Amino acid sequence: MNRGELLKLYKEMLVLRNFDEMCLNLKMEDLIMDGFHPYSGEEAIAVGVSSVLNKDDYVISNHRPQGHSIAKGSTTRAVFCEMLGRRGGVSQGIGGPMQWIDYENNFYCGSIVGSGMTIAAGVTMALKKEKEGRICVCYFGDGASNTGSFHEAMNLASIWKLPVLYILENNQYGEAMPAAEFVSVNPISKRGGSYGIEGITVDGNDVEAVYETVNTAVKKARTGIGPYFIECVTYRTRGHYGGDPEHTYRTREEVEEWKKKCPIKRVKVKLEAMGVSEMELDGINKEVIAGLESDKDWALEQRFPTLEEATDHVWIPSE
Ligand SMILES: Cc1ncc(C[n+]2csc(CCOP(=O)(O)OP(=O)(O)O)c2C)c(N)n1
Ligand SMILES: [Mg+2]
Repeated sequence: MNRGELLKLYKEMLVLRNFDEMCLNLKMEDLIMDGFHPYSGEEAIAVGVSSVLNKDDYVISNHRPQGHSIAKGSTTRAVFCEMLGRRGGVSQGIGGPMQWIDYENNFYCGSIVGSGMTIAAGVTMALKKEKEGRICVCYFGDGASNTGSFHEAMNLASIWKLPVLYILENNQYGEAMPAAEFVSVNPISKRGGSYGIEGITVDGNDVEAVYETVNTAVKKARTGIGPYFIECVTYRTRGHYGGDPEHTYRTREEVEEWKKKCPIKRVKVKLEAMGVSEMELDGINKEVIAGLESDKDWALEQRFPTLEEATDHVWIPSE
């Protein structure tokens, strides 16, 4: 990638990292009232994947959706509001931190682990009939790769040649359990072969590698060659949820080792080698933080939905 392209991805990853850190603080202040799952450390995946997608492509995400949603085009203002349960949120504050829909950006997420994979199969059945070359990305975790819907969806995607990219974020843990103890194969992408799907494992902390791999797969998927199963190897450098004690299942040393492989630092080093000054890079970070602070302050001023509005989108059959 050239300097301009890399700078763009660098800035996008900084938005996700700073957004996440601010949300973690909001969670600790009890201003986020449902579970918040940090995305820190995994930014190269959402940014690398989304840089290949079009606005009208679909994304189905999980309980760790903020990075996926912002990278797909959701505004940080609207995602802050949703996190805080305020009007002005992507789902008007009635979705909360793990389950929202951003219609404008064809983005959906939900907290039931594994549920997105069969939904993505359904979405891509429709996209295939439409014949316009649109595709769907479905993000899920190493833990979700053990659910029944993973196997069901992979089989359906394969027999119907669906234009779907299953993106596994292997962040080494399902809650407090190491993936090495609960997944039968390594790399997990091997599972694709059982369903006749090409499985690829890529360094998920290398934004350029993610971009290259996904770009090739997306081009093929748009022409009806697919589906794909791409495993991105990464690590969540924060706890499973905001407030997770962490020390009960992993050591500080392990976290520090992975922090050395930080996807943002990696790009920073590369940009410096290309001649971008430390001052310019710090300036980008400051600009990102200032923008996010202002969005956060705006979100905190928005009102909560009323009790009546909370059921606006609940379908209740009449007698
Ligand atoms: C069906 C279901 N079972 C259990 C849970 C509780 N739960 C929330 S996140 C999670 C771990 C998921 O691990 P993984 O798929 O690896 O994603 P990660 O959290 O690591 O991103 C579990 C078990 C849930 N939300 N849904
Ligand atoms: Mg995991």
